Amino acid sequence: MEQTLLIVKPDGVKRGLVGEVIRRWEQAGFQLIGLKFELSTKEKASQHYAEHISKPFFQELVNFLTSYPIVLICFQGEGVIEKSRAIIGATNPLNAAPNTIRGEFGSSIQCNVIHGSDSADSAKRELALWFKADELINYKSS
Ligand code: IDP
Ligand code: MG
Repeated sequence: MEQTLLIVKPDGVKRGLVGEVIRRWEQAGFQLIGLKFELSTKEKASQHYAEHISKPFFQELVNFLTSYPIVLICFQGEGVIEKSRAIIGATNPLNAAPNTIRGEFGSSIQCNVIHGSDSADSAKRELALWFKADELINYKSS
């Protein structure tokens, strides 16, 4: 079954949007299989955003992600990776549709509330970075 990693970023936690994020995925019928609250190290944040290491915003992005606690979430379900990107919206909130998380709550291209894996390979890599195998719980949904 397909799995994805969501991160409620520092701005989302600061503004009390954790429940709103989880609600949307629950309502879309996805199964919650992993959840944790963490203050990330610079090293982990750098690994998470490794694909952006050469971008001019990289250091600022790592500083941002480690500036405040974050919530790491794994949801599972058919098509969850692509569907999550749709619920999240475009990277820049100015370009995100009004009914998406970023369209509704994002305040800048950096402070866009949430991260979602962009492919099956990214999801696998990111989930392995943030969750130990026994922190993702397999259970039959009712
Ligand atoms: P995504 O989160 O929609 O996948 P990416 O291009 O992978 O977008 O960028 C990762 C994160 O880096 C974004 O969510 C945003 O927080 C930050 N970011 C992207 N582009 C910029 C920029 O031009 N300036 C500052 N931060 C940026
Ligand atoms: Mg990305």
